[in-house]
Amino acid sequence: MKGAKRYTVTAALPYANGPIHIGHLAGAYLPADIYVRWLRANGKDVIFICGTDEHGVPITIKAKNEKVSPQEIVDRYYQIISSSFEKFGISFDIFSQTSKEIHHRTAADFFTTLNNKGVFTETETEQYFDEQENQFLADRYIIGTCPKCSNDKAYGDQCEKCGTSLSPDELINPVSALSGKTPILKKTKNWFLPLDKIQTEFLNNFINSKKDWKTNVSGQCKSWLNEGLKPRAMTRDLDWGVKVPLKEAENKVLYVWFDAPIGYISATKELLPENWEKYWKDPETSLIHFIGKDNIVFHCVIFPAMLHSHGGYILPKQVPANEFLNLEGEKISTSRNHAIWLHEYLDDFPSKQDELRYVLTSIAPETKDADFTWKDFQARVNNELCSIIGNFVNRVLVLSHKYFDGFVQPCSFTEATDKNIITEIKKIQIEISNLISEFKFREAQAELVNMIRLGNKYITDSEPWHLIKTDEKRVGEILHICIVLTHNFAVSALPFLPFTADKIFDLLNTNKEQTIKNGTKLNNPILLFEKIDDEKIEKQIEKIKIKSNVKIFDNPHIQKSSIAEIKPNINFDDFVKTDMRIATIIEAERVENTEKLLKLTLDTGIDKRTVVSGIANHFNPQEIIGVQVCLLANLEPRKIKGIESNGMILMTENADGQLVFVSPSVKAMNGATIR
Ligand code: B3M
Ligand code: ZN
Repeated sequence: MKGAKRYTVTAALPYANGPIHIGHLAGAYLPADIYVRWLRANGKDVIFICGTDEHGVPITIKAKNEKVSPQEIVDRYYQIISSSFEKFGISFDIFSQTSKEIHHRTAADFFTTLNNKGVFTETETEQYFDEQENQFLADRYIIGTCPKCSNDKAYGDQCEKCGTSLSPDELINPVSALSGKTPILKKTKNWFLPLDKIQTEFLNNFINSKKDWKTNVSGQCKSWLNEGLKPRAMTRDLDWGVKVPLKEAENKVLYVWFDAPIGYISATKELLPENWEKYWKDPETSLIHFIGKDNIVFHCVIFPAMLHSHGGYILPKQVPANEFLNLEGEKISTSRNHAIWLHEYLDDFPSKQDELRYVLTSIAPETKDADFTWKDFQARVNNELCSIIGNFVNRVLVLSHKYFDGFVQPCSFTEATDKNIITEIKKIQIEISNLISEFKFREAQAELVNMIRLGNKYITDSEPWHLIKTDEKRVGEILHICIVLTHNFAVSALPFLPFTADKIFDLLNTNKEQTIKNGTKLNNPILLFEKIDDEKIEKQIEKIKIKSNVKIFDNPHIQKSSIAEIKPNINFDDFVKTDMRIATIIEAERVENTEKLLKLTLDTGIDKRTVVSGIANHFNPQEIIGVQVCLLANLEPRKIKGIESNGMILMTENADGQLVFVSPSVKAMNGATIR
């Protein structure tokens, strides 16, 4: 394999405000890991850099909601995220944090260099300011009425109800989410990166020269450039982040997308304090960023603009960004909890990391969005991993033990079929390498399975189970070839299925460097993969439905609601008068001319009844169909806006102050009483 002298490979720094789901893994971390493991296997000088992105407004909002410091939030998620990556074998050389001192220093120095070179333009703009809290408001901290859909709880950057992206000045009747007061507009100065200027002098040429970038990547870049870039503020009036290293900019921090990519550099410094520069400054180093498609502009346009303006740094050579992974036909959504979280997967499928790695690579969203479904997961594990790969390896070991007590027999490699299969194996290995070098991981992995198919055909054609009666020596040769194939498979599988490859090396009593030797004693066969039964899959599908049926809009009152005092005691007779039951929402629609009301039809197991509920601001009617709720069934009927409401649905709030249903933890029977 030729290629660069040295590689710096990065994977997007995940925000430290939530755990990691399969979409993240498939989008950036798994392809990056495959690529790096492959480079290492080829003896390349490579570093694999990642860490958590710990700045930005959503983290401060989460901290406020939970009444803890932002540092506490990011430290908590750093642990969860890094442990998930470790368990899935993502082999970073370092997984750092952008709240570390070394990063703050590196990012601030980077800013200073640009500032000293006169790169920034300093511009005054008017921003919303909360006089009571004495602070400027980030877009997320401003709430008002959406000009498009009249939702009165739209944020200054986006209306979550209709999905429109907004700027704060578009909101009608903006209020501060901190104090509830109307903010004033106040002048403030910020430091802008003049992307318009940098576009003409550098970015147009840079992007145009990238002929080998994936079309989804260069397409997006070109459409940004065609629209014409605008200057973008690299400083913000916030208090969580890297402080702007200027006297006149107290109370300002660097824009999170300015400091985050510098995080790759800081983490390299942390990893290699003496040697980091050659990974960032030597033109013989290839810099490669693995990211999801929502990060393309930052890695292909803004970060290169920063690096170029700074000078002395290499620029990204490749940015093999992936498209998105959907789940069961719908967008993965963390706020709706429509996701498979890595830590939850491992609870339900302990030690089945390679199964998920395999399936996610098989369906990798390399050129377009892809869909993960549990049925497909089951089919691929059962029909490919078990029936093809696991089965072949098992057969080879079982036969070797049965006929030769597990000892590898000599082989002369002179038979035409043997020569052929060895040639084919070599060809497939070269093909796998070529595909990986072009970032076509899903095709590369498919070749891996073809290698085993080759073995299956070879063993079926040569029928050692018949031959053993007449030609034991030849059977020894055939099995020798099969063991060589198994070993080669493990070597090629190492980047994709590291846990399985290691198991195979153990079984063969060898390692990735050693070739198969006569007389080696193979270990006793174990099953590499187990079939996954329908029941297990149905459970997962059910879990997704229960988790994600409910669309939750963020509650605008960012402060956590206080816990109410306990009411005066009642006696048991009072309690048994209430009739609470499980019911399922089967229809839901807005009540016309009202803002808050939804008319719901519930299946109570006994009847279908109408309940009017004041939750329209919090849920989307289509998205709550199928949700099981807790119903107070014997509440005196009431007419609300002319509709008779028969009962009341019990609701509560989660820690973020979002309204949520009180639902059974697993599916229950409609009509079941709650006691
Ligand atoms: N923190 C991840 C995201 O957009 C973002 C990546 C930063 S990479 C320098 O989900
Ligand atoms: Zn809207």
